[in-house]
Amino acid sequence: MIPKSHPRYASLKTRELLEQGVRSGITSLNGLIAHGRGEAFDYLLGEKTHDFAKEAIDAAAAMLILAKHPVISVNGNSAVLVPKELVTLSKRLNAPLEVNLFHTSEERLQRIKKCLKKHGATGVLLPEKSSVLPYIFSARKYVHPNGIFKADVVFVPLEDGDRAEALVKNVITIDLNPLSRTARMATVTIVDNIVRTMPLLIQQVEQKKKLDRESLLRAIRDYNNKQTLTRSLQTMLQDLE
Ligand code: PTJ
Repeated sequence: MIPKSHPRYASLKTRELLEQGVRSGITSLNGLIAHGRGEAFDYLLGEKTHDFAKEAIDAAAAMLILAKHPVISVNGNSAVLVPKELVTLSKRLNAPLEVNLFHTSEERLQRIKKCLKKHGATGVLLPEKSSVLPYIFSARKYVHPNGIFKADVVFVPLEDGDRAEALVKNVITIDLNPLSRTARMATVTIVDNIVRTMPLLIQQVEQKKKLDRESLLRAIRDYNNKQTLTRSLQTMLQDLE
């Protein structure tokens, strides 16, 4: 039991979730390594959501609202860290949740589907061997024909790069590492911790739904992902000078 007064309470609770995720067969062991890398970058960010991330969240919300067929991709880390928020976002956007794994197994696909359903998801898509994305060599090439395959905007938090590069679609990601291939290849990169981003993204989707199409298009046009990545790196380095 971690006392709430512990200075690293939030961080330790997040670790605990991932540990439980591995124990319950949802998160892969590699997910722990991925999380450790994320933690290091979060430390450099002072574990807070900066303006560059808030601006990326704005652009992401506008893009998701304007999308004709947005899809939310779920992996073993996001499923344990923010299951409730993923389901809420999916409902607010009327966007399907699709489980798509790098270290895939039928058992883990089913466990993640069950976890999302427990948190209120009505339908959860799984990959099908009949729908294959070109230029991807990992198991993530298999997708659902009514999900990622036909999506115009794909939300892929905590990715591992191959798909962000190969998807000929608008890709929105959350990645604490601004140097990762995913971060550099995505259309919108939210450099922040997924546990802080998701509630803000849901809030922005709610607020921006009230805006007209032109204002949403402007929010996307005014956004510059390269600048976001540069600003995030500058923020990480400035305290080191
Ligand atoms: O469940 P699977 O099989 O699909 O595997 C999922 C992981 C995440 C293990 C897989 O996609 C992977 O190996 O990813 P990478 O290449 O380690 O990249 C994950 C990225 O997410 C890294 O750049 C981390 O910095 C970042 N990251 C980790 N935890 C968080 C994060 N970004 C935001 N919030 C986090 N909590």
